[in-house]
Amino acid sequence: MAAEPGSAAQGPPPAFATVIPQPLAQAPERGAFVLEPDAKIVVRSTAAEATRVAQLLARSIRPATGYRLPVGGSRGGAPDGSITLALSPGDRALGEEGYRLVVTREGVTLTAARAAGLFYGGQTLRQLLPAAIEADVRRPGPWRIALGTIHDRPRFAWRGVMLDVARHFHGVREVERLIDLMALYKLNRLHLHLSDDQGWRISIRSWPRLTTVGGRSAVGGGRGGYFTQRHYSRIVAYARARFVDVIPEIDMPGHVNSALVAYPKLTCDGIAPAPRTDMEVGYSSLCIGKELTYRFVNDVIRELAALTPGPYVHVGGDEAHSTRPEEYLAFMERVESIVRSQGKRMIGWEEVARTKLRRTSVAQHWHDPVLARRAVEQGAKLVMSPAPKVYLDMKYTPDSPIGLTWAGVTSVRDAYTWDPATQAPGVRERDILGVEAPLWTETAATRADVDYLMFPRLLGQAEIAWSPAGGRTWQRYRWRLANHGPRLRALGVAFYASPEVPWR
Ligand code: TNX
Repeated sequence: MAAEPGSAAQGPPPAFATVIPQPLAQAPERGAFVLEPDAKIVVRSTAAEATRVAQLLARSIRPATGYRLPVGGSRGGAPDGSITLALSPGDRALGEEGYRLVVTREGVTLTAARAAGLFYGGQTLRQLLPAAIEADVRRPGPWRIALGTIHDRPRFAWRGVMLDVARHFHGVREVERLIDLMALYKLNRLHLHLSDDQGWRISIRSWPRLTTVGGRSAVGGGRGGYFTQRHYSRIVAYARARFVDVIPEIDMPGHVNSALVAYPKLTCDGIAPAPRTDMEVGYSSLCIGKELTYRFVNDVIRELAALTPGPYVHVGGDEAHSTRPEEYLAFMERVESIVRSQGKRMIGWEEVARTKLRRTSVAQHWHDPVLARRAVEQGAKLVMSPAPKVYLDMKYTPDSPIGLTWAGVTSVRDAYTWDPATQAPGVRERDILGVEAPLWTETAATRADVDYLMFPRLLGQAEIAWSPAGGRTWQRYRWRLANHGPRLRALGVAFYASPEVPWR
C-alpha cells in the first residue's frame, strides 16, 4: 500500500543554526537525543509557575508525538530520556528572560532564573524538533533533537506586535492564535489598537454606546464587532500565561469618529457625525474645551486600567490634524496625568513628544526622528516602529494584492535589514525599550489577510528585537528563514512565500 503523503519518517533534526530568533551563543555537537514515548517532563523547582510552563511545553508537543509526557517533580532524579526544567533564581547570567539549554544523549535540561526563561527555552526546544511537531494530529517520529548547548537572552525587553482591531475587527480566537505564534518567536508585547474612526472595539461599561453603536462599523462597510470586558480579560489571561503583556490603546484626541457617532455630546457642536468606513485619517477630534471630554477620558482609562495587569496604557496621540496645536498640548498633558492617577504609565505615538513628557512615559517612534529625539531628551523611553521597516501593512512589492504603500514597499529583506539603535540621531541603545511591528488592518479583513502581511516579516522583527545586531546578516537569515516554511505550514499560517527566500 502506498504511504500517505506526509507520513514519511522525519529526517535529521533541525540544526541549532535554524532557530529564530538567533540565540546569543550556541555550541552544537554531533549526534541526537531521541524523545521516546515514555519520556517525562521533570520540574526541578517548587514554583507553581515552573510547573505551568512545563505543562504548556507538554501540551505543545503532545498532539504530534502522541506521547503522554507526564509532568512531575524531581524526587529520585530525572530518569534517562527526560526533559528537565530547572529554576535557578540566583543565576544572574541568565537575566529575567534568558535560559540555558543542554541536550545530551541522556536528556534535555533547561535552566533559567525565572519562569519566563524556561518558557523561552521551551520555544527553542520546539524549534529544535522537526517541523511536524507543530501538527495538531499524530505524526510519525522519530523525534530527534540535535546535541549541544545554547545560552540565550534577549537584547530588548520590549518585543512587540500591534494588531489594529478597529479598522477590521479580529476576534478572541484569532488574537489567541496570534499570541501562540508570537510566543514561539519569543515576542512578549501585544498592543491592541482598540478604537479608531471606523470602530470602537472594547466595551466600556460607563459609556455602553461606544460598542453597541460605535462598534457596528468597519472599513469598507463590514459588520464590525467588539470585545466584551470578559472576552478581553480572557485574552489578557491567555497572553499572561505565555509571558505576553497586552497593551490596550484608545486613540485620542484624533481617530475618534466612532466615539462621536455613539455620543454626539462629545463633539463641540453636539451634532452627530456620520459613521465612517473609508480609510481617511486626521479629520476627527475630541472637543478639547469641554469638561465632559475629561470625564469621558477618565472613565475609559479607569476601566482599561482595571483590565490591565501590565504597567502601560496607550493613548494614541497620532495624526491629530483636526486638533489645534496648543489644544493638543494641553489635552495630552491632562491625559498623561489621568493615566498616572490610575496607576499606569502612558505610552503614545511619537507626536506625544511635542508635549512635556514625564520620564516614566514612553513614545512610540513611527516616522519623525526629531520627535524620537525630543522624547529621549525629556528622559522618556522609546519603542521603535519605523514605518518603512516594520509596518506590517506595507505591501511586499507593488503587486501585493493587499497592503498600503504610503511608507514604501517593504520586502522581507527590507524588513530584516535595519537596526533600532541607528534610526534617529541622538537616540542610543539605552533610550530604547525595544521594537514593535504594527499591523494596521485597513486592507486586512480576514485571518488569511493578517497571516499574509505578518508572515514571514514578523519573524525578522522578532530576531531584531531579541538577537544581538552583530551576528546577523541577510544572507544567513534567508537560509534560516527558509527552514521555517514547513513549520509555519504545519501551524496553518498562510504566509507570503517571498521569492527572496530559498523555501524548502
Ligand atoms: C498611519 S502610524 C497611522 C494609522 C494608519 C496607518 C496605515 C500611525 C500612528 N497612524 O492610523 O492606519 O498609517 O499604515
